[in-house]
Amino acid sequence: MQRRISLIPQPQHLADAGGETDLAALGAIVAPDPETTGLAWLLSDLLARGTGLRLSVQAAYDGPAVRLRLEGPRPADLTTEAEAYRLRIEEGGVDLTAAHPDGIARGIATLRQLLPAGALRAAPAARPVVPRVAIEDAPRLRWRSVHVDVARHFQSKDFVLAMIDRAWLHRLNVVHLHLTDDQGWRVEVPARPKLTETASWRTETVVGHALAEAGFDGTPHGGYYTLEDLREIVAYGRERHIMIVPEINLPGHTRAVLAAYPELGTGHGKGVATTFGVFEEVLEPTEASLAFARDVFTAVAEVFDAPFIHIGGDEVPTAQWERSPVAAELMEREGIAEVRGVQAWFTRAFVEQVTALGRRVIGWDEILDGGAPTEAVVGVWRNEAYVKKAADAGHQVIASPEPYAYFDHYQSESADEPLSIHGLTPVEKVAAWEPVPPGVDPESLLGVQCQLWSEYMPFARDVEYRAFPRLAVFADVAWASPEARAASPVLERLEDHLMRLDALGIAYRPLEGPRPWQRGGTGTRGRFDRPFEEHPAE
Ligand code: TNX
Repeated sequence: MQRRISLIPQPQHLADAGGETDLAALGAIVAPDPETTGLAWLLSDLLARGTGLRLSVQAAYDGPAVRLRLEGPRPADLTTEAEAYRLRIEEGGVDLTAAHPDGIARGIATLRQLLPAGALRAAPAARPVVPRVAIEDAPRLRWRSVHVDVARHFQSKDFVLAMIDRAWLHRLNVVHLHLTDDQGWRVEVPARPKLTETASWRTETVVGHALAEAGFDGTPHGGYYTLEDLREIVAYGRERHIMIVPEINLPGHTRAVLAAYPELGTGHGKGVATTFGVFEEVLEPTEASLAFARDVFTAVAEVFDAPFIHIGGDEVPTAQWERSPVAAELMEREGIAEVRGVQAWFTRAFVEQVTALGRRVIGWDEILDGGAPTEAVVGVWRNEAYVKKAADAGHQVIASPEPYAYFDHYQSESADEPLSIHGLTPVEKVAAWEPVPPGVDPESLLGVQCQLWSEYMPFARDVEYRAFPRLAVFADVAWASPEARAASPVLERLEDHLMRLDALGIAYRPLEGPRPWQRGGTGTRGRFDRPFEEHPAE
C-alpha cells in the first residue's frame, strides 16, 4: 500500500521516492552561507529537543548531511520566489535549497512536518526518520498572516512567541499584533508614560456576551509589553523569518488612549472600556493628536523592524466630530465637505508620519471611505466586495473577509460551543475558501490574514481553541495552489495534523466538537447567539 505523506500546507509538487532516511546517520547540518547559520542552529535545536539527535552546524563538511543551500539570483523580499524552496531527501542526506533565506525557513517547516509528530515534542519522543521525497514548493500568496488581538485580553509574551512558532510550522510569514484598542493599550511608549500607567489597565470586564448585560466581574485586567519584550518578540520572529507587524489603532477605538490623555479627545474621558462594542470616542483632529501619533509611531518604529506599520482606522464613528467645533474649524480650513473626510485627514497625516519613518502604512478598509493615499495597503475585513473596491482604487490588499477569516466566530451550530461573538465559520467553510475573489487582479492581492479578535477569549487556551485547527486549514488555503488543494483536500490531511497539534500541546477544537471543559456550559461562558449579518456589498 502506498504510504500517506500528509503535510499542511500541501506543497506544490511532492514526489514520494519510497524508503526512509535516518537523520542519525548524517554527520552535520551544513550551512555554507552565513545568512542561514541561524536557521541551521534552530533546526539543530529542534531535532535535539524532539528526537535527541544532536547535529552540529558546519560551514563545510564532506560526508552525508543536511545541507542548506542558497542558490541563484536573490529574489526581492515578500515575493513568492523568496519563499520557494526545494527539499530532496535521499539515502545520502537532505538537501534544502532556496534562492532566499526565507525559502530555507519554509523548507525547514516542511522538514519538521515530515518527521514523526512526536518530534515536535519538547523532549525526545520520536526517531529522527523522514520519508525520501522530492518537494518543489512555493506559496500561492505572498502574505499569509495571523492576527492576534492582545488588546481586548492581554496575553503573555510567551504565548506570542508560541504563536510565532505555530505560524512558522504552518508556513505563514507574518504575525500581526493588534496592540491597542478601547479595552487596553499594550505597548510601552517612553514619551507617553501614561499609556502604560493608565491606558493598559481596566477596572473590570463584562461578564458573558456584552449584549447579554449580565454584569461585570469586578476583576482588574491589564498588562503591556515593555520595549525589551517587544525586541524579543521581533527577534524571535526574525530568527524564523516571520515578520511581526504592529498595529496602533487610531483615531477610533481610543477609549484607553483617552483615559490616559483626555485632552486628545473632547476632554470627557470615560475610562478604559470594560465592555465590548464600537464606541463613540475618537481623537479630536488637532495638532496635539498628530503629535501623539508621531510619538507612538516613532517608538514603534524603533523596536519593530517590519517595513509596515498598521494604523488601524476601522469603525470610526463620526458622531463626536459632528458636534465638535474643532472638527468644524478643521473642515472649514481644509475644505473638507463631509465629516467622514476628517478620518481621511488623519489617514493622510499618519501615512506621512509613517512614511517619514521609512515604513509603509496598512489600514483597515474604512480608510477607503474618505479616500486614502494609494501607497497605503488596505486590510480588507468586511467582505470580498471591498477587496475589489480597494484593488480598483489602486491599493495593495490583505484580505481577511469576515465570513471566512474571522476565527472569533462560532465553529459549529452545537449548543456546546463556548461563548463567541457571533457568526458561523466551521473548518469546512475555511477549507472551501477561494482566497482570490473573481475579477480581482491577483497582483493587487498581497495575500490573506486570519483574525483572532479576543473579546471572548480571556486566556491563551481560549485563543488556541478558536485558532486550531482552523489556522492550519487557512494556511493551506493561503499557500497551496488550487490544483494542489483539489488533488489533496486539506480536510483529508487534517486528522494526521492533529497529532502534531497534540504533540505541541495546543488546546485545539477536536473535529467532533469541544471537550467537556472547552464547552460553554450553562453559565456566562454559555453560547449566546446574536444574528450576524455580512456587510452589504455597498
Ligand atoms: C470588527 S475587524 C472589528 C473589531 C472586532 C471584530 C469582532 C475590525 C477591523 N474591527 O474591533 O473585534 O469586528 O469580530
